[in-house]
Amino acid sequence: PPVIHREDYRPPEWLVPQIALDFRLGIDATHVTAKLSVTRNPAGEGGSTLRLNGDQIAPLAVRVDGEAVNDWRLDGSDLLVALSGEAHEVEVETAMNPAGNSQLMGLYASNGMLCTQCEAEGFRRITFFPDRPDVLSTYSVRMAGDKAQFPILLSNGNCTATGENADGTHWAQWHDPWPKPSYLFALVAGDLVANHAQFITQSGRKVDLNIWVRAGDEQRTQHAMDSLIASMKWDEQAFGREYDLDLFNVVAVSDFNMGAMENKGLNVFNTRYVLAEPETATDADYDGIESVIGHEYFHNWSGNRVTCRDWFQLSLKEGFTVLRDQLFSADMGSEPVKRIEDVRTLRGGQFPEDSGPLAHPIRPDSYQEISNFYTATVYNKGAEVIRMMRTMAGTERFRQGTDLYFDRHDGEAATCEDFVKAIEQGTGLDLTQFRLWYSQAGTPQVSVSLTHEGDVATLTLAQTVPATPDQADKQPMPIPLRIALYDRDTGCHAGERLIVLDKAKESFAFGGFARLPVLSINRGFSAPVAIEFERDAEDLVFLAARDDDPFARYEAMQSLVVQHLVAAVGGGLADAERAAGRAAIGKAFAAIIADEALDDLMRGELMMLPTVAYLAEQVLVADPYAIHEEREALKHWLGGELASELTALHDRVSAVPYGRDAAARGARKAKAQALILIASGDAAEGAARAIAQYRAADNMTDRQSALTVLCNLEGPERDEALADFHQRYQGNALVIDKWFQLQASCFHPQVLNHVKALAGHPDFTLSNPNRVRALFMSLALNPKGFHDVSGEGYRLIGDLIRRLDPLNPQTTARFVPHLGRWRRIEPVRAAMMRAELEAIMAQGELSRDVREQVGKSLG
Ligand code: B3K
Ligand code: ZN
Repeated sequence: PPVIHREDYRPPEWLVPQIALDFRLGIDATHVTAKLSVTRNPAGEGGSTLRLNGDQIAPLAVRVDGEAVNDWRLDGSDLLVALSGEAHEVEVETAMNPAGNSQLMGLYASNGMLCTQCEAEGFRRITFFPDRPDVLSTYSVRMAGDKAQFPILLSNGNCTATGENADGTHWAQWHDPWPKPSYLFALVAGDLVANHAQFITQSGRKVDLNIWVRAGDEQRTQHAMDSLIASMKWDEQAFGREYDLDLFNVVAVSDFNMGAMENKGLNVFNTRYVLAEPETATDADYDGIESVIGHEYFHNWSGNRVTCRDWFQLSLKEGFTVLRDQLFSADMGSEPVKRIEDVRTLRGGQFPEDSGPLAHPIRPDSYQEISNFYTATVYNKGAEVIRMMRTMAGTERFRQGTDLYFDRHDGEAATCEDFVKAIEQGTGLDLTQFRLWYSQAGTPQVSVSLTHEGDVATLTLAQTVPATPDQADKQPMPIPLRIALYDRDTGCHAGERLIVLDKAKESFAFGGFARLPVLSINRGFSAPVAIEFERDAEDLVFLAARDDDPFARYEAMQSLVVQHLVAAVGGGLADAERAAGRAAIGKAFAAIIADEALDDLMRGELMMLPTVAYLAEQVLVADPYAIHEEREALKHWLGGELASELTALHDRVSAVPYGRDAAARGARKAKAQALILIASGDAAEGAARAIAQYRAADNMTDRQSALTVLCNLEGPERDEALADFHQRYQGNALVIDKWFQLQASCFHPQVLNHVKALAGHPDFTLSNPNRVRALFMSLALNPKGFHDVSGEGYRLIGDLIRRLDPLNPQTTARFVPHLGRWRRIEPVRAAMMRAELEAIMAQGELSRDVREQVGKSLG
């Protein structure tokens, strides 16, 4: 497959200022007429051929300026039309079968309704068009369809006219006044009901808000609506961004490749990020809805009003919008807890990507299939990179930078360079060297040493950016680090400072210390780097108990556990050392459980042990199974050692009644963590508490955390709870997803047999991405199941990839990186993982998506 290079960007030859689309809708046959007003682009090279992209569609008729023409031809799947003048009207008819569209790209059917997904290159599956983000058009859309089947007809912008025909069909005409690229086009037709509300913008514009769902689901949309209203208000206050249409529609669909899509004025959402009520949605589900609703809404400015010139600039809209949604969620809830969660996501998903065969800069240089680049690097590291600029500039100056960016590029298709330039000019920062964050892949490793002489403490920092595919040599990058130095005697520090390490190695001296201070570094996770600092457990216990930066406190706790587990797995611990390591961790845990100044939400965070994936990142070649076992052994020890503290905590928080307030949510989080450790220490006590919690639960958070624990255990309580859960929530797809997910992610000895059986369960289907992920992504993320020494876990994922690829390449390709990590896994397992990738490659017909990922993973 051809490789597309960022350097090869050329402006489009033809522009399309206007497009009129006419749809005759049908579930298995939809007919489309597209009328494009095209004009020659003065910035183009002057060719006379108009290239319109297509994908699995055929031109049924081609007309130029109203006349049927013959001088068109197909080049692969693109349509080439010869044009003589400077401006023409080009009309093309196409037809497609939405019900047969299992890729869920373009126009497809889901649950009896029709909907679209165009980003990145789905519009070309609907009609022929220059399907690239730097071609902006004003859209007029007319659609007609059976009124009983599709009572609701939606597209972008405003509805300008509707009418009925004698044959039982009806039609609607939509117009979007804002020019947009084709990837933001959307159409929805179906039997839907709306939760309706109104929002008045800061300048007084009345906006109608609708959240469209299947009848019966409308009671589950209030949290999404509240989140939408909060997002609209927040973007006015935090970024000065106001909504620009009189209507904002959100539609929930059950078959969707990702979370949601920011189509102008018509966001399409995976049901999982819309529907919630306490009985069926966990606190994490509620948070997910708030952040995705915010994210898609914020795209109206960072993405839609200012879009991307080409797909290499994806982080321009995605990194920035992730940062915006993170700041929004932090303002809505607990800022430190949100920061910890975001860092956990980054380390769990992006760090492994950055150290593996698929590593790429946040602004990639090349791709085969753009869908493969909607990655944790582009999104989450992209957000971190922009966050660093904000940290260096300060909130107010950063706002001047973003104001300048929006102002300067409104209505344009911009680049990452445009963004950096605007931030540079708006904030006054010199970002010359900082631009390396856009071009270099790999997680910088910062090694730290702290020495003391006289009354001066000297901090020496050295950075290396590891080699990544296609990038052998790296240059030092500016790394902003928030630090504090604690006086051992007073337990205080004299104020936090921001230092910027911009050389390979640099020392910083600090006076006024009679003894070696305790260093708190990368506070708030001010830079997305790995800190290498071998330190005494005593110092970590000190920071875990008292650091005034909540993230740093969490980090100290994590480091304490990481240092211990890495040493234990490496076989380097004598019995006495293991006992000492555990004792230090136990002491820190006890302090966290006892600390009355801590809120329970933060307590719950601090009690979470680092994931196996993150632990595996700490060593060059990992045995994930051994790490898992050692981690379980530590949990078993902690559960026994702190049994009375944990049961007291579990009792206390269990008495807090259900509520959506921070205190009650914190209680549920601490409850879940306490129960996990209690069950690790004493299976019988854990089972008794978990089944009692399960039976008494009046909300999904408690019910799910109880079931999570029961799933790991053998015994009648497990079977009882699983059967009850399935029966109780039959027909609620999102909750049945949880039922699959819990069983595939647990540490039960028979987990692989359970997964195999579940793949044959009548509720399982390959055609619904949520269900596929619930079963198989959970397995791929389960260290015990996936890395079972039999190789069965790898085989199950390999089989899935082979079977799902012909149906849905985009969802399939997401599974490949899990096998692709073989180089960082111990040799016996690595050979089996590699063999699985080779078996996939050997299958003749692979999608471009899977071929790219497997090819790169085999290297
Ligand atoms: N922009 C979409 C992602 C589209 C992914 C297409 N493969 C959702 C989002 O990031 O908001
Ligand atoms: Zn996005």
